[in-house]
Amino acid sequence: MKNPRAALILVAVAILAASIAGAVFLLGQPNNDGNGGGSGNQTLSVVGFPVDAGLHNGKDVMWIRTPDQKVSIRFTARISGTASSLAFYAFAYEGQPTVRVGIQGDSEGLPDGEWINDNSVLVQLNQITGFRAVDLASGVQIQSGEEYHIVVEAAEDPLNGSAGVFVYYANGFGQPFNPINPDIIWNDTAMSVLAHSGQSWVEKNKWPIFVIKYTNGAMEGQPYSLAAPWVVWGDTYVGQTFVPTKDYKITKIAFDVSTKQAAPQDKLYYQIRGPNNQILANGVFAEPGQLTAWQCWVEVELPSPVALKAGETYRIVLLSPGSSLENAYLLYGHEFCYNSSIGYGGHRHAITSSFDGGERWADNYDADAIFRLTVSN
Ligand SMILES: [Ca+2]
Repeated sequence: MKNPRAALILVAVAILAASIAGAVFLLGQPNNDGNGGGSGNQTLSVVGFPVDAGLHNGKDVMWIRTPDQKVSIRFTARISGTASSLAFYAFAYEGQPTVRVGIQGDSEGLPDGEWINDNSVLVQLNQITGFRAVDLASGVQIQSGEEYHIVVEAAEDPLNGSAGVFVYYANGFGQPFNPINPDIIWNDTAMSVLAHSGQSWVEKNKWPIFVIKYTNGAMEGQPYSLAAPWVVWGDTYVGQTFVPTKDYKITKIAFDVSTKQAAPQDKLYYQIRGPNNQILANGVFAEPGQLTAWQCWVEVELPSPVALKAGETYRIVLLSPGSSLENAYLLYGHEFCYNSSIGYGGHRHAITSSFDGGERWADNYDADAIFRLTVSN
């Protein structure tokens, strides 16, 4: 399926130096099943895809410049099976270095140094940046709930150039599919990146970019590539389609937004649309002078809570009918470059756009808007 791409602008987003703790967005951190943290009559929790990647534009590079440097992608397997291939996001900065990549077991948080079942393979990197998918030399038995490491290390001495492994800028970036509750972020407390300096492993507190593929076709991992903006103007409305896993009431909505350049002519508005495309709530999301070309979170409180039902399809969208394409608003999302069904919310949740003022909607399953909802039971 080819998604409408007219509204998508792929731009290199400027790097913001500001460091923002992801946890600051979690008002009443949901527990694993998304019921919220409290036990009172009304429990507030946050659902959505509240990554702040867009606000940092967030990638970082782990370098392998000398034969003794290594990188580890640590994760907790959620699937039991035989891993047969993997994908990692790597490139050559200089030359055409050859690295060894494969899966190792865990020893108190560190790679145990053993390629399970001699699975590792050699990969020559080049200056094309992107996912490198490789078949493992042998199948690796993976047990759900156990921690594993994808290790990348130099495979030659001297190294013919320098290699980089892309990772996210901080913890919590992107969000793999959460099979326990697709509405909320995946709580893999072990997920991280480690770098070996030549002397010892150091945990970097950054989230990895990777995919593991099993012999039965199942996959898991973080398949995101980059944050990208969608334009909002005229009859082009953009937002997120989602199917709640349980009944709840929305009290606040938030998106990561900016302006394209100069102040738009019109305000930015929101709508919440129901299963029959009926408008359940609407209002002003931001004033024209409120936003700049720098991304930021905007959050608005709804005049009254909007009740949603589990299993029904809803859309929360932004619009600005009186604004032009030249001075449009931008809404940010994350795109997948490998497998959209193992990213945030699977295909229950997707970015959505309309090009006719909300009459018809196209759900783009290869991306999710960066958004969060504060909900109560
Ligand atoms: Ca999704």
